[in-house]
Amino acid sequence: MNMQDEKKAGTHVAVMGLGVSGRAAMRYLVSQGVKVSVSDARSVQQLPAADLAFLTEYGVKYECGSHTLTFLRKADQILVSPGIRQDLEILQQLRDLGIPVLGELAMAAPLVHKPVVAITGTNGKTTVTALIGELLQRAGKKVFVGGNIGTSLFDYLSSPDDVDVLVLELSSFQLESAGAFKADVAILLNVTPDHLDRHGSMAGYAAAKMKIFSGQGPQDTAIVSGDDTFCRELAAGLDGGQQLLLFGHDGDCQAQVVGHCIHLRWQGKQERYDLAGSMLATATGGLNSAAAILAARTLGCAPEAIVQGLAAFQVAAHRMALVGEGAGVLYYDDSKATNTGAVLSALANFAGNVILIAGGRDKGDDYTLLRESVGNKVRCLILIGEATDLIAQALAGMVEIKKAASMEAAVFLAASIARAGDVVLLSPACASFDMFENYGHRGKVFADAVRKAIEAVPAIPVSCGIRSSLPVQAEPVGCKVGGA
Ligand code: UMA
Repeated sequence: MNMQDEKKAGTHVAVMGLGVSGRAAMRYLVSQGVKVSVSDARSVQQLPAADLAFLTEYGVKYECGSHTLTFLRKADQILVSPGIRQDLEILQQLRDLGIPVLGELAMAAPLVHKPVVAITGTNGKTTVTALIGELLQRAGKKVFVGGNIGTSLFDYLSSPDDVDVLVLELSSFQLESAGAFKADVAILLNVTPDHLDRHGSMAGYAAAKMKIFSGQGPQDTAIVSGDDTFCRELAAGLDGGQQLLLFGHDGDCQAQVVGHCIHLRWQGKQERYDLAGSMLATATGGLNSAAAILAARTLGCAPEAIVQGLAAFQVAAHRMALVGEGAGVLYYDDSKATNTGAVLSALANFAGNVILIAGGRDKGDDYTLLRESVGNKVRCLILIGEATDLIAQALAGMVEIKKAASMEAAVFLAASIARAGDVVLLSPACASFDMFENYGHRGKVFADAVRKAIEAVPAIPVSCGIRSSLPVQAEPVGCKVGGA
C-alpha cells in the first residue's frame, strides 16, 4: 500500500475476506486511522461475534453474503485475502475502474524495514519456517514468525519495533498477489503439483512460487532445492544476481544431506550437523534442516546455536506423527499431506508393508504420480472422501484398493488387515474439507479412531525396523566444524 504517513487518513481500504488475514489487516489499518470497510462472502450470522463487535465499535461498514461492485467501488484500494481467487469477475471489474487490488504482501511491502526470510514450496514450508525461527532465536535474535503458518504479516506491523528479522511462510496464494514485496533470503523447497484448481496449470503454480525471488538483487540470497530438478531449472533462470545456495543430496549442494548428517560448505570450511536422535532425523527432516541451516548461516547464526536449535526442535502435529502402536502395528498421522508430493515424502520413510489411508477433496492433483511408490511400498490402499474414484482409477492395478465411508471405518478396516510389522499411514493427498473442518480435525479424528481400534485388538509387542528412523525419540544433536 502506498501508505505514506500523510496519505493514511484519506485512504479508504476495502478488506475482502474477514478470516485470519483480513481480520489482522482490518485491525491494523483501523489502528492507523485508515478508513476501512469489509466485504465477506459469509452471511452476517456466520461472522464471529468478536468481529461483529469490532465492526460496530469502530464504525466499520461491511457487506455480507456476497461481494458487490456498489460497495467495493467506494474504496481507494482493495485488500484481498489469500483464499480469494485473483480471477474473480468482481476483481477484474474493480481493476477496470482503476482501483488497485492488492494482496497482504503487496500492501505491507513499503512498511517492512527489517530483514525478511521467506519460505515457499509445495511441502515442508511450515516446518522450515518454524525451524528457522527456532535457530535464529537460539542465536539471540528477536524473530517474527508468520505468514501462511497462521499469523498475518499485519500482526507484525502492529508492533514492529521488537523484531530483528521476519521469517515468513508464503503460499502460492500469497505470492500471487505479492506486488513489490521482496525477501532478503528466499527459499524454494520443492515444487510438485498442488492447488492446480486455483492456478490452472503447473506453469501457473510455478510462476506464483517463483515470485518469492522477485526484486532480489546481488545483496540477496536464494536457497533452492538441488534434488528437485524442476526447482533447479527454475533457479537457473534467476537473473537478479543474487547469491544462489543449493541444498540436497548431490555433491554440488552447499548443504549436502548425507544420511542423517548435513555437510555444510561454508566460507571455505566444512561444518557437520548430525541430526541423529532429533525429530529431524527423517528423510524430509534432513532436507528441511539443510535449507534452514543455510538460511541461519546466511543471517550470521553461529554453529553452536544451530546445533541447539536442531536438537530442541519439535515437528508440529499431523506431520508423520506416531499416534499409536498396537498388535505390532504402528499408526502414523500425516494428515498435513494434502498433495501427491507430500505422500511421496511420507512413503520414502518406509521400506514397505504400508497400509495407506488416502482421499478427501480433490485439488486437481495428478494421482498417477503415486503409482510407482504406492506399487512398491503399499500393501493395501484404503480410500475415503470425494476423490475416492479419481484416486482408484489413477492407481488401478498397482495395489489392492478398498473404500471406506468414514475415517473410523477406514481405520478399523486397516487395523483388521494389518499384520505385526505393518504401518498404517494416513497421508491423504487431498484437502480435508469434504469431511472435516481442516487437516488438524482430520488428524484428530484419525488418532481417536486409532485409539479405539487398538483397544479392540489384542496387544502384540512391536518389532519394526523403520521405527528408529522416525520422530519418536529425542537425543542431543551434534555438530563438528572443521577445515575443508
Ligand atoms: N471469503 C470471501 N470470499 C471468497 C472466499 C472467501 O469473502 O470468495 C472469506 C471467507 O468467508 C472467510 C475468509 O475469506 O471469512 C477466509 O479468508 P482466507 O481463505 O484467505 O483465509 P484466512 O483465514 O485469511 O487465512 C489465510 C490463509 N488461508 C488461505 O490461504 C486459504 C492461511 O493459510 C494463513 O495461515 C492465514 O491467511 C494467515 O496468513 C492456511 C491455508 O490453508 C493455513 N493455506 C493454504 C495451504 O497451506 O495450502 C494456501
